[in-house]
Amino acid sequence: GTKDKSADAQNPNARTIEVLQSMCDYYTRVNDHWRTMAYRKAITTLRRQTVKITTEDEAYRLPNIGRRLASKIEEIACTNKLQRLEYASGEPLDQALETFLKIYDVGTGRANKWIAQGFRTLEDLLQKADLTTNQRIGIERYDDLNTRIPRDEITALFTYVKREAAQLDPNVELLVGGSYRRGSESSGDIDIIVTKKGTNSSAELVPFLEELVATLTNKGFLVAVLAALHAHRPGKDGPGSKWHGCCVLPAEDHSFGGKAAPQIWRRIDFLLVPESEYGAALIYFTGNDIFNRSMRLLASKKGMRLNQRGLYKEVMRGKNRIKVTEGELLEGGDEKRIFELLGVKWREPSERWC
Ligand code: DCP
Ligand code: MG
Ligand code: MN
Repeated sequence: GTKDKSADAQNPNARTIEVLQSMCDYYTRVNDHWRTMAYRKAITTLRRQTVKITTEDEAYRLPNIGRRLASKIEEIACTNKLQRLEYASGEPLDQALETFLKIYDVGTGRANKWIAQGFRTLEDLLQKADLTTNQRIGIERYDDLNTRIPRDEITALFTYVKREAAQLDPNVELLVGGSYRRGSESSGDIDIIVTKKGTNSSAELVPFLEELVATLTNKGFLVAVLAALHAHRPGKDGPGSKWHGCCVLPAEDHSFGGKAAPQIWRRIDFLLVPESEYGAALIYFTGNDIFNRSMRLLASKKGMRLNQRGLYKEVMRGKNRIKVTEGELLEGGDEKRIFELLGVKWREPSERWC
């Protein structure tokens, strides 16, 4: 009621509560009793907190807050808004749009076209739509790919990959980046960064990754390709330095707490990084994306430029933004050194949430 609302203003979670309340109001309007109740309970819990809740895990530890709501609370705390709300607030939320947007690699453009063509369900799409291979995988494995991966399972999957990799080349080093490196208890996918001492270009790692992918596919560990490893294009990032797909821990593997692993398809990314760019790549692929944005912004404020390959002295531009000097590489290989050059205190991966 009104009394609660005036008290909310002093609450450290005021903005989060406000956004969650709008979602709750929306679900009330569309008679979604189950979600209305879930939101109400979460709001009640947040009102009782005396400190700001900023991460999914903090939120999840509180009473009456599930994983999905916890992740929304983190999103609001990080960005001050909830993307969901942007299309939930106008006309009634289109259930089909919501469903389609959760298909791997499907954006609003694609989803709206399907809706205009009269498709409403995943069944409609499978039977009537003209689908790309990836879209078909995204639909056939819809539930799998929308399920978060528990930390323990990532550890088991990574152990499997590392064992195979070491047999192919003992000098290659692998590390799990992304939300796993930030310490998250669950992740949307597995981001594996691949590097090797003495390398200056990701092209030098392509033959290794080709072999690794072939081996893991033969063993039944890799089950689908979403973005293949293309021939390296000199001077270009992008295709050539990454492989995206799906994996599953073979049923006979018992590294998963001694039990047979759950046979859920998981999203896995391999990223090839030469030693000379390892530090910048670690920062980029550890994230989160909002932390990365703030680091890039900071670099540009200090007359520098940060990307996934290095920290550069900003290019000087004259009239019509024509380059006067090329950006000079300041540091690429050393993560800590990049923080130093930017003049920011070192932050452990677990502290890089916003
Ligand atoms: N990244 C970024 N900007 C993007 C996409 C990614 O800066 N638009 C960086 C930061 C991410 C990292 O790449 O942390 C890995 O991308 P993921 O999409 O795998 O994101 P996370 O691993 O952080 O989260 P999730 O648990 O959903 O995989
Ligand atoms: Mg990830
Ligand atoms: Mn990823």
